[in-house]
Amino acid sequence: MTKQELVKQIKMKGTFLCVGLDPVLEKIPDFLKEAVVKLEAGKADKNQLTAKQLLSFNRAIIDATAPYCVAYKPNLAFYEAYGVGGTVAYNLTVSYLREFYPNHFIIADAKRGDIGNTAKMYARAIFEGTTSADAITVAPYMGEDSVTPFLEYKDKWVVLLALTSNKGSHDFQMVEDKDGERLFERVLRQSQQWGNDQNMMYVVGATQGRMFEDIRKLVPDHFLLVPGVGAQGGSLEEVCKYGMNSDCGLLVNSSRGIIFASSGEDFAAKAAEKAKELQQQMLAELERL
Ligand code: OMP
Repeated sequence: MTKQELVKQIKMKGTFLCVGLDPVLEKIPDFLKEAVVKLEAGKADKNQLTAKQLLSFNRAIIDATAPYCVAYKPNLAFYEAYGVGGTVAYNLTVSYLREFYPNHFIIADAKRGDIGNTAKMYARAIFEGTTSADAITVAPYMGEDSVTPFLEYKDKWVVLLALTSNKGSHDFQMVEDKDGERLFERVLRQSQQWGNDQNMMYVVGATQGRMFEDIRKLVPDHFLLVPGVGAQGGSLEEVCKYGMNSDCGLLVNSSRGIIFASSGEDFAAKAAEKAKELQQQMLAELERL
């Protein structure tokens, strides 16, 4: 998907919400898991059951939240943790999105970063074939040749970690060099030689508040992927105040706050409610543009 297409979706739907698809088997409502077991009636092995349980949860969440978001972000950890069944669930989730929600932007949250030769294989895994995502999260630590293989794909995106949402973001990302430049600023500045605002976004945590002002000085036009509202306590209002640009320029992610809003039979309806709440706040912010 191109930047223009993404901006069009945001303006048309009045939302820049990204729903994080981070399923955890133990948190999936029992009735849903049991329904899958019953349906399979002993035909499926453990991996197939896991895949079907994760997929049926994701499908229900996607169907309920699609009107209120423009993007989905499955984090691969939540699939890889379940072995073969989890990997199948990831692939089937992306296929489901591609078939039924082709206008939604898909971010494979894989946080890759390795030598060029290996990065090429990571890129192939995420961007080629029937389950190809639009974007992948990448750590910048190994430098240019670990990032550029992902940029060789047309209309695909690298989402580079800049200033993350967690406490540990201060350990390295905030460290200053002798000229007073912080590491995340160096990442923002230098990586602009590798890609541009049409194929590169940056992760900035919603918990970083006014730091968005400093970030916008370096990357006024790039999209920012902003996780950390909801469960991590980041403020959507602050993110918009300091981080929005004339295209919107934000994809704000919430995972647990939406997908686990309820553990009962109403889990999908509650997820839709939470997504709609965020969408309404986002609409108000977009109207101020
Ligand atoms: P919730 O805290 O449940 O909304 O989930 C946040 C999601 O965003 C998880 O998939 C995290 O791995 C991811 N994330 C962060 O929480 N902080 C970051 O700085 C970066 C990411 C990310 O790259 O998406």
